Amino acid sequence: MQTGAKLPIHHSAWKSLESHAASMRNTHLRALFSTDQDRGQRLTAQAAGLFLDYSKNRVTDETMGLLYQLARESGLHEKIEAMFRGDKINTTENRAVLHTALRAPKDSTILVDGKNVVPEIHGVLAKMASFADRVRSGDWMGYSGKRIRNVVNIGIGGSDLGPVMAYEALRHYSDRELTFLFVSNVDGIDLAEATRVLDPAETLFIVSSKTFTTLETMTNAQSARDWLLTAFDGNQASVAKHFVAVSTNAEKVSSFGIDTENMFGFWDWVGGRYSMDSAIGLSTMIAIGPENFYEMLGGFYQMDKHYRTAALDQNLPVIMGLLSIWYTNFLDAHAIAVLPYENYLKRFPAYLQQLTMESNGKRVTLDGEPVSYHTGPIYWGEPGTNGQHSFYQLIHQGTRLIPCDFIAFAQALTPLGRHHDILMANVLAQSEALAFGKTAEQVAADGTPDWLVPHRVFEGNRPSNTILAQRLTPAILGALVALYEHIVFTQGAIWGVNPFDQWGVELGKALAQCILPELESPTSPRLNHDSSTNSLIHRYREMRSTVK
Ligand code: G6Q
Repeated sequence: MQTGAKLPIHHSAWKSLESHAASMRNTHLRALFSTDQDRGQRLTAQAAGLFLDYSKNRVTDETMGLLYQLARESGLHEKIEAMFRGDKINTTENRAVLHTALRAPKDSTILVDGKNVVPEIHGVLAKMASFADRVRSGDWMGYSGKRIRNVVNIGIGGSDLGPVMAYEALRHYSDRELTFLFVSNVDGIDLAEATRVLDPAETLFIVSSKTFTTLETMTNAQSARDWLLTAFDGNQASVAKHFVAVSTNAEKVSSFGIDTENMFGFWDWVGGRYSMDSAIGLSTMIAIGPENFYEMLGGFYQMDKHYRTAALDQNLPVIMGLLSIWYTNFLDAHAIAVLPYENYLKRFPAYLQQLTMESNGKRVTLDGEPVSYHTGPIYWGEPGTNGQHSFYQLIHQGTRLIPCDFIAFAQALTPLGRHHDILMANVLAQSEALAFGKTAEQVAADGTPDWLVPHRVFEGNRPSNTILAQRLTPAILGALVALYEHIVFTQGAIWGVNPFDQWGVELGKALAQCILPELESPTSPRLNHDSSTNSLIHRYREMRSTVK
């Protein structure tokens, strides 16, 4: 489908940003702060309980003005409206993109093909809540009448990363009588280690798969089923008590042996990596309870409303999305580090890797034209302070520009002595050190010998955002996830790409299907790959059968 949309490089703001960038390259944050005394108070914005300080970015009012102009020229507002309205903006799959409907209030109306989808969404939420309550109260029992103590989510990609991240993030609110495990990798170790000490009679598997055909998930689900059946002497009736499904594919769910009464549905307009607040979040709801889950949806909704209505210069996802465009397209940055100073968010960077890179790792526009500018940067990170003792060296003194997002909370969920102040001192120190560095004069004034001075100089001028919230609640997690979902949308809208498909994962999957029988063939197979792949296949077949 041709949209005829202009490439961003043809917008006048893009051209202005290019010439503006030439002067900004040599402008240091030290100068920006010394000539603009209240910058630290002014370049801030807040929404849905999140406070954003973006003053330590290499921007002036002129930069921000040009970025907002770029957003306007790219039709960002109209594109946001089209998404919220349910237009089929995922053109390569001819689908609406309506993860925002998942958290819309009960009385909203959102039409897909003329049908209001909100009542159905709330119907599924109610069904999830009643099931979660039954598991949490012990009313839902295993086949032998034992109470469920362990919940294992089997899924991969969007059907795993959201649930595991949310469980870890909200562990403070979770029922500690229940153990939650997440199995995703087709490497048998993942399932074997997860089930090692579990009692099958007390274990519930949630098979989470939109399509219910994903090789990894179905292989793990079959093996989990075998594990269960071994414990129940092959009694097939046990499956219905120990397996439930989250899927859009009732037929496949039923042929697996799961009662479709115990299937929690969602819709093709929810992309996998945008699905943690759909039924894919069933494990989250069992862990934290329906009330907390609804609170999380409320946080998502607050951020949605903000994104849809706030002015560009007050709009958190717009500001952060545009800043990432500024660094990616005008200051040659290739990566963005996300650094939560909150251990419960330890899986948040991994979650964001998929959300951001599967969405905007694209090389053609919606019209299929190759882009002549960079798109999705590499997102990665680790919780502070661990990252400080690992890769921060490269951010401080390496040759690459790596903008950072620091995420911190004013209150610890489990206060312990001085820990939280120490943690906070570190996050504030890192953004200060990155921005302002330490000059050769300052290093020499410390008495450092001349030969060592260059090694101890911090150039500074490393940009960062700081996101601060009161404490990590379900609502704040919702707002945080929605913030990044909409940052991704903002980027995609400017670059003119489709953030909602993922054709790039197909080729490898198809080749694996071709290679598998070649590995399993009892006789030496005729191979038609390149010489490297052919010889690796032969070598694997040999090594596999050689006992050393
Ligand atoms: C996410 C992708 C992908 C998907 C997995 C699992 O946006 O579509 O990561 O979530 O491939 O797919 P199923 O849920 O269909 O098993």
